[in-house]
Amino acid sequence: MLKTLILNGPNLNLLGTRQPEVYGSTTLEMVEDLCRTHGSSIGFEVTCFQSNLEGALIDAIHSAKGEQDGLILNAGAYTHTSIALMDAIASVELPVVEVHLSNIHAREDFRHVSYIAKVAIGQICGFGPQGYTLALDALSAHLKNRQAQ
Ligand code: DHK
Repeated sequence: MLKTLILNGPNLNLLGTRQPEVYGSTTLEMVEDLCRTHGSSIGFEVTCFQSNLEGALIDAIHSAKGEQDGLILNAGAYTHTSIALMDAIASVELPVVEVHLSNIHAREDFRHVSYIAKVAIGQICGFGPQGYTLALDALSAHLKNRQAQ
């Protein structure tokens, strides 16, 4: 069974009540349950972690090296600011799929920049919670393609 860590960054613990017109009414717990269920249906053991702290997210990425086959990351606002998170991803050499609930490219200019995109295998945004299941499918396809080579 493949293993993946689903990482959520700052303010995503408030999903369900935070700006529902932007982020929807699904809670983080529901998103994580969806990921576990969909993950197991396509052969993934899914672990979930959320933190509001940049350092805790970096530590989680470091710990994933040798333990996980890939990562799914919604870094929240750190997406647009954190060279440290970008460097952490580059350091562990694991495939990372970047996810956002909202379409960051249709929002304020400062959300159009993603440091994560520079080191991710791809970005999925604008599909709400379904973005996480799409990310699992994308990671699965990426890992299978890599195995076949
Ligand atoms: C979540 C956040 O917290 C924002 O800071 C990002 C992202 C967008 C999302 O859509 O999931 O800009």
